[in-house]
Amino acid sequence: MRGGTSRGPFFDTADLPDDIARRDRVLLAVMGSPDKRQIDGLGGAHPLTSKVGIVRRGSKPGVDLDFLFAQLQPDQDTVDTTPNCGNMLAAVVPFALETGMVTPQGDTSSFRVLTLNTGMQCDITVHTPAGHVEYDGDARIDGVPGTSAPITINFLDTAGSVCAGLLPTGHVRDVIDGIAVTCIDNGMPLVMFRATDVGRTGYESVAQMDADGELKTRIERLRIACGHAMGLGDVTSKNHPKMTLIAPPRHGGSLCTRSFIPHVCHDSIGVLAAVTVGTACVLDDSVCDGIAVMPKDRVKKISVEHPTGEFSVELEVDPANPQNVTRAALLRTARLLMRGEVMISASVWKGRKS
Ligand code: NQM
Repeated sequence: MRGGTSRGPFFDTADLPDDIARRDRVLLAVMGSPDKRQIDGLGGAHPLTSKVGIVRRGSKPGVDLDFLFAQLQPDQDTVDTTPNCGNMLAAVVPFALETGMVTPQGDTSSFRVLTLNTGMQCDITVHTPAGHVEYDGDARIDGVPGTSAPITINFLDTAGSVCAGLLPTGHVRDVIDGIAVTCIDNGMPLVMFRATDVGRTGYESVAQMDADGELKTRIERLRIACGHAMGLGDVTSKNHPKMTLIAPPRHGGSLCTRSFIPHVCHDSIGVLAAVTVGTACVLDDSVCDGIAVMPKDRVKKISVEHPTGEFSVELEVDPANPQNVTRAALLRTARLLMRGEVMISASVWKGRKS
């Protein structure tokens, strides 16, 4: 499935080994990791195409579907199920409808999805005219060519997804390793800082960012220091926190971003990363102060500029406490790319539960 600006195979939980170590070996074999080109598997030689979705019927009252996201890397043998992925999340309901885990409700179908990675819940609505998932439509998201049917995601509770709370250091702004940062987690742990504070404009291309070894070394040092300050321990081999450079908007949006996820620059921005960036823009005295151009409305449409366009997030704030974001909604698209069996070496697993 393509989910938003990510891509990867989706599995019914029942089709994978129950034992986690064996499941992870299977997923590594499926994707062809570790290998920079993932030549012996389905991975697309980039973190955004080294993702796996695992779905089953909901196991808790009120929840329709359980989703476990797994982040693999092309050149590492890791299977990380700690963070969320709001892009792969967009493909969960289409996958569940395609495989008969849930049935269409009418012209549109809405289901409550629990992301097992962090316990986050959301309501996802997809178009299902004539009892089938509709993939064609006129919704456009930057980072994906063409248009598709819209998928709306309404997040119900995102604060402190991996960290202990929205502001895991206890402050909206810290100075860590000599740089002013906002460490924040409203769905994705992020360290945000001004691009000019690391001697860059924040408007560099993805290729320029990825080729900038000096910047990457500087950012990684900062990331490791921030990981400790955020209560995440030693994050050297973890995929979070992600590192977000910010700059004033250039195309009429709210602010401009470049995201390291965490070692390569994202072509656009992650879904929950965009929600988290938007949330930082709402907070007084975050590093976005004086940079972000913010709407005054209670329901704030925040346009996060990124290397291939922009990502709009709708945030609702508590009227009694405008620093408190109570709801986040956004638009994604997804598409079924193929269905079938993926072959792995029998020495890894023979494909049978018993
Ligand atoms: O932030 C990339 C992506 C993501 C994660 C990453 C994501 C999110 O664009 O919710 O979707 O940050 O590694 O798929």
